[in-house]
Order: sequence, then structure tokens, then C-alpha cells
Amino acid sequence: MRSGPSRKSAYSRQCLVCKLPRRRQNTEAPLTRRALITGITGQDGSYLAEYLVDLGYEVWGLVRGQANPRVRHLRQLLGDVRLIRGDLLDQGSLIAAVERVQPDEVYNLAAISYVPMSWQQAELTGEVTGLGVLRVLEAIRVCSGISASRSPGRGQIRFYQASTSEMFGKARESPQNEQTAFHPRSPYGVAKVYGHFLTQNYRESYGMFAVSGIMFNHESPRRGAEFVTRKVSLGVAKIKLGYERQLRLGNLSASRDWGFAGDYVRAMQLMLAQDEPSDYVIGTGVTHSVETLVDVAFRTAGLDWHDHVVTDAAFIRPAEVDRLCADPSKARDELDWEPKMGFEELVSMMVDADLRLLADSGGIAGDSFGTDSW
Ligand code: G4F
Repeated sequence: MRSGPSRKSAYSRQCLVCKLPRRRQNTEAPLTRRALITGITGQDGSYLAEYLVDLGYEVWGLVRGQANPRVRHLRQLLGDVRLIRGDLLDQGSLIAAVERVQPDEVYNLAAISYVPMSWQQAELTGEVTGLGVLRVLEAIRVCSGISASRSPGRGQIRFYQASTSEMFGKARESPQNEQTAFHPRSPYGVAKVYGHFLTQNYRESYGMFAVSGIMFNHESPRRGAEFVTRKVSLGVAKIKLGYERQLRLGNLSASRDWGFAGDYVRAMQLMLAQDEPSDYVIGTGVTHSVETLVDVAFRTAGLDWHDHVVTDAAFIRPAEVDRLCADPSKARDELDWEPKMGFEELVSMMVDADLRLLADSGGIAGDSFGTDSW
């Protein structure tokens, strides 16, 4: 059973204004908070780990598989992070990881998160992206000794679930807030809705400090090359440097609320630093079409997209989410969270990063951090 710092001791010593840990007093025992991150080898996991290390956290990452190639990449970036083996498909390994790490906070970022793949491997998506949330919550519940409904949250481990704007899908209103009804359009979106409601249910059933961040699209140079922003920034860089002539894309009229991943991980930590658990929409409140993304990216490199972009039916989805736009006012009012980076800056940063990457590597993009990868 859990013997780490209790909820009270871990959280009463934080600044009431900024919610960050107060500097340690010489007379007090160390109060380093310990975080366990699933999906640490993905884009969000790496940014979150960096951010928490900077805040003074002891950070552990759950990694799966025997020879996971992303681990080496992570090690180069984040030598301070400690790794532990575990798998969202294996309940016992999650219980063992929580027992070993004794975290104050668990961030569940692991998922099969590439939407088209969820049609190809719908069952696996349900297992990992949906039931994986159940297994992490159960590991926390068991290790916290919570056995009866509404047990008091003693020694409570705080839990963050990476929910998504894909749950809104065919959205009934715009912009979308925490009350907007869900209408997911892919097996991925359906699995995320399950994880979202389960997180609420464990909060209501067991009094757990369990919250969901309903994150709209968030990107960076560490984004996997299969997602449209990175596919475009890499494509532009390849065309600019003469490695390719064309970029093949799907639906150019879809619109998304795109922000910078480094901004969004700040919101995750803030959610777990509140007095009361609650869910929050995280996004910029500004939406752009894929066509605008393409236009800005090509212009950054001094190119005209009309000369290079070809639409290809192979990238059209069985059911599309046409337009998403966040209403992040609750996060702004209660978390004091706002994104720092705007859309054009984000796109040009990604294009510039890929131009440098390809120029340095002779046109080979290498293994990126991938998705918020499971
Ligand atoms: O970049 P995307 O693949 O992201 P999508 O489907 O919105 O999902 C991402 O964001 C969600 C919200 O944070 C996450 F939950 C999810 O895990 C993932 O990170 O596609 C964006 C849009 C879509 O409408 C798609 O149809 O771009 C359109 N698109 C057009 N051509 C393309 C392409 N998407 C991809 N990946 N590749 C194309 O060639």
C-alpha cells in the first residue's frame, strides 16, 4: 500500500497564487513531488517530463516493449527521467509500477492516437486507448487501498487523463466547452469518450482526484510525421531542399484549433494542482483549415502550395470531423492558463525546424517522437 507523501502534505506547501511548489525550507523534510507519465516517449510525454523536471519533480516514465527505439531518443533529451517497464494492456505491470514509484501524480498520455489507425485496428484501439484508462485507474485504486465506494481519499494519488476534442466529433455547437455533447466520429474518439467518462466515474464513485484535459490539436517539431501539421512541415522542407516535388494530402477543408504542445502540458500540471478536481477544455479558441495551414507553411519557405500539393483519396477518412474550435474560458478563469504561441508562429517554427533537421541529416527525417505513443 501507498506510503508516499499524503495529499495534504504534498499539496498544502504550494504557492496559492501560482500553484507551484514552494521552495523547500531547511527545517522541512524534502517535498519533491513524484510524477509517473504513461506515453512518455511521445510528443506530449517529452514536453511534460521536461516541464515537471524544471519544476523540481522527480519524473518517472512508463515504457513498454523490450527494445523500444524511442527510449534512446528520450534518454538523449531527458537524462533526469527514470524509466519503469509497464504496458497499458497488462494490469499487473501497472499495479507493480504504481507500487514501485509511489507517485503523487499520474499522467495518462499513452494511447493509440492516430485517428485513421483506429479504423484499421479498432479492437486494439479500444483496448489501449479505452480500457487502458481503466487499468491505470484500477492500479491507482488498488495501490491507494481504496476498496469501498466513496472511501476518503487518503494518501491520494492525483490522476490526469488525456481526453481530446475528437470526442466532440460532429460537434453540435461552436466553440466547444466542457458542457458540449460528445459525438465521436472514429473508434479512437469512442475509446476516448469511454476513458473520459470512466475518469469522471472514479472521481464520483471513489472520491479520487481524477481529472481530464479535453485537449484540442497540439503540435510541435516533435509531432509524429503521420499527423497533418508535421506531414506538411516535413513535406515543405523536403520540397524546398529538392528531395521531393509533391505533397499528397487528404481533406483540405477540415478545420482544427491548433496550438503548441509545450503550452498544453502546463495546463495538465495546473489541473492537478487545483484544490478540487474538474475537467477543462484546452485550446486556443482560433480555428484554421488544413488549406490555410498548407498556405502558411509553404509561404514560410517561400513556396506556393498550388505548385506542389495534390489531393489523394487515400487520405480521406471514413467519417470526418469537419471543424473544431475550443472555448477555453474555464481554463483561463480557473487555471489562469493561456497559450503563449499562436498559429502562424507554430507553423513557421515547425517548418524551420524541419528545414534544419533535413539539412543536417542529408534529407533523412529519422525517428521522430511520434504520437502520444503507446
Ligand atoms: O493531424 P490529424 O491527423 O489530427 P486529428 O485527426 O485531428 O487528431 C489529432 O488531434 C486530436 C485532438 O488533439 C487528438 F486527439 C488525436 O490523437 C490526434 O493527435 O488530422 C487533422 C485534420 C483531419 O481533418 C484530417 O482529415 O487534417 C486532415 N488531413 C488532411 N490531409 C490530414 C491529411 N490528416 C493527416 N493525418 N494526413 C493527411 O494527409
